[in-house]
Amino acid sequence: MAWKQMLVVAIAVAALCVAFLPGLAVAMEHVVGDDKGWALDFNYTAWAEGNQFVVGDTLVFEYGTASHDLVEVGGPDFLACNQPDNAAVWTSGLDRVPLDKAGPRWFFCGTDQHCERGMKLKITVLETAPPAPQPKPPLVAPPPSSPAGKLEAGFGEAAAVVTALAVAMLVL
Ligand SMILES: *[C@@H]1O[C@H](CO)[C@@H](O)[C@H](O)[C@H]1NC(C)=O
Ligand SMILES: [Cu+2]
Repeated sequence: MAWKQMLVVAIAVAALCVAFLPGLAVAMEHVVGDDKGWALDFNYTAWAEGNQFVVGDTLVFEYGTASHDLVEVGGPDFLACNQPDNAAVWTSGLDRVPLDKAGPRWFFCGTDQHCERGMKLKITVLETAPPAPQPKPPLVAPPPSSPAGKLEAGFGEAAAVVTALAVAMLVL
C-alpha cells in the first residue's frame, strides 16, 4: 500500500474516533468519601450509590495512618467484619486501588472496631459505562419527525468522517 493511502486510512480512523468520542468513557479516579476521605462517621454505602465504577477506574483512599488502614476481603468476611490472614492490606494513607475487573469489591478499615462502626465500602464495578441518560421526553406528544431527527444525528457523524476523508485527499 502506498504511503499516501496508508495516511488516508490513518486519518479516516482518527476521524472515526473523534466522531464517536462522546460515546467513549474516560477512566475516572474516585476519591473514596470525597473530602471526608477514608474515615469514621461517613456513610460509604450512600457514597457508593452516588458513584459509577467502571473497569479501568481507580479508587483512592486517603486517611491518617495512625488511625486507619485498608483491607480488601470477600463478601462473607465483609459482612462479618472479619480480616482473614490472606486479605490484601494497604497502609500508605494514600492507597490507589485499580479496578481491573468487573464485579463486586469489598473493603473495610481493619483498625479496632472501625468496620463494625461502618467504615466499610462495597462497590460494584461495571464492565463498561452505561449510556448517558437520555433527556426526558417532553410531556406533549413527540413530533412525528423524531426518527428523521435520529437519522440526521447519525448522518452528522458520517458527514464528519466523509469531510475529514475529503480534506485528507485534497491535502495529499
Ligand atoms: C447509609 O446510606 C444508605 C443508603 O442511602 C442507607 O440505606 C443507610 O441506612 C445509611 N446508613 C446509616 C448508618 O445511616
Ligand atoms: Cu479506621
